[in-house]
Amino acid sequence: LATRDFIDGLPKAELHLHLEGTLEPELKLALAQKNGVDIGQSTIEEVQASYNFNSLASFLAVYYPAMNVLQTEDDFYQLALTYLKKAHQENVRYAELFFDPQAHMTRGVAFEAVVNGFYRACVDARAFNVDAHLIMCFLRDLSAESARQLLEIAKPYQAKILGIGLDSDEHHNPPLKFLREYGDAVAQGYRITMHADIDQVDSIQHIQQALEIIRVERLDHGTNIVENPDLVDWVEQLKIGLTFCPLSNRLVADDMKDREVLELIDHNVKVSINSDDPAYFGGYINDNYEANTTKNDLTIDQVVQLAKNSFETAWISDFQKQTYL
Ligand code: ES4
Ligand code: ZN
Repeated sequence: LATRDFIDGLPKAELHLHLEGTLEPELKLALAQKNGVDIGQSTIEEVQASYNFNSLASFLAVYYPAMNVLQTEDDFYQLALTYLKKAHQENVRYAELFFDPQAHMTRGVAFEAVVNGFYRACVDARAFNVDAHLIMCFLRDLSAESARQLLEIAKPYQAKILGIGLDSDEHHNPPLKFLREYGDAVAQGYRITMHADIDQVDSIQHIQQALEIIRVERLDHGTNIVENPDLVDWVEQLKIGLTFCPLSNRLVADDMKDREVLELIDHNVKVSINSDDPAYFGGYINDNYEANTTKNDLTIDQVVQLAKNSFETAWISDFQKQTYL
C-alpha cells in the first residue's frame, strides 16, 4: 500500500483544477471586506457552513455567487498564486488550470483583469519551479454564441492560454452544442478538453460526442466510460487522458468511482488523479491521491502509474515529459 508520505513526495501534474475552486474561506472573507462585497457570511465558520451540497446543481449555486469577491486583476493574481504555492508544497511540478471568464464578465469584470491576473501568477510560479498554464472554459449552460464571443475577446491574449475546456451544468448542454466553437478553437491552435461529469443524464452519449465528433484530447471526469467497452478501447488506443477527481465525485455525486478507476487502470487507460475544486471538496491533490489509495488499496506501482499518467497526458512535448518521468 502506498503511504501518505510516498504520495506527498511523488512528483505530480495537476490537470483538473478550477482556479475559482481554490477560493478558501480566509481569502474569500478578506477579499469581501477589501472590495466591500456582502457575501452573507462574516466568519470562517459561517462560510464553511454554507459549503453544504449534495449535487452538482447545489454546489454550483454556492460556487458562482462566491466569485463576487473577485474584482481586480490583483485579486485573481492572489487567488492563483496562493494555489500555486500550495501546489508546490504538494510536489506538483506541472499544472493546467481551468478558469471561467464568463462567470466574471457577466458580473462586470473585464476579461483582461481575469486573464492577466491569473497569467501573472503562472509566470511567477516559475520562481519556485511550478510550470503552470491556463485552460479557458466555456460555461456550457450559456449559449454557443456567448462562447463564440469569448473566443473573439480572447484573441489578443491567446499566447497566455493553452487550451479550451467546457464546464458548469451539463444537463441539456451536450458537447455538440459547441461543435462549431470547438472547431474554431482547434483552428486557432488551442488544445481541447471538456467535462463529461459522471452520472449525468445521457452521460455515455455525451462522452461519445466528445470523443468521436469533437475529438477532444482529454476528457474531464468521464470515468463512467467503463459502461461502454468500445469507448474504453478508443481512449486506450488514442492515449486520451481521463482526469479523475475522487473527492469531488464523492461530494457531488456521492460516489468516489473507485471501482471504475481500478478498471481503467487495468485497461491501461491514462487516468490521472486531480483536485477539481479543492477549497470546496475537502482537499488538494495529495488528499485526493490518499483518498483513492485508501479506498482501493492501491499499490505503490499503481500510484506511480497514476502520477505518470498525469505527465503523459499533459500538453507538453515528449522532451519535457522525459524531464519529469
Ligand atoms: C465544476 Cl464539479 C464541477 N462540475 C462542472 N463545472 C464545474 N466548475 C467548477 N466545478
Ligand atoms: Zn471540474
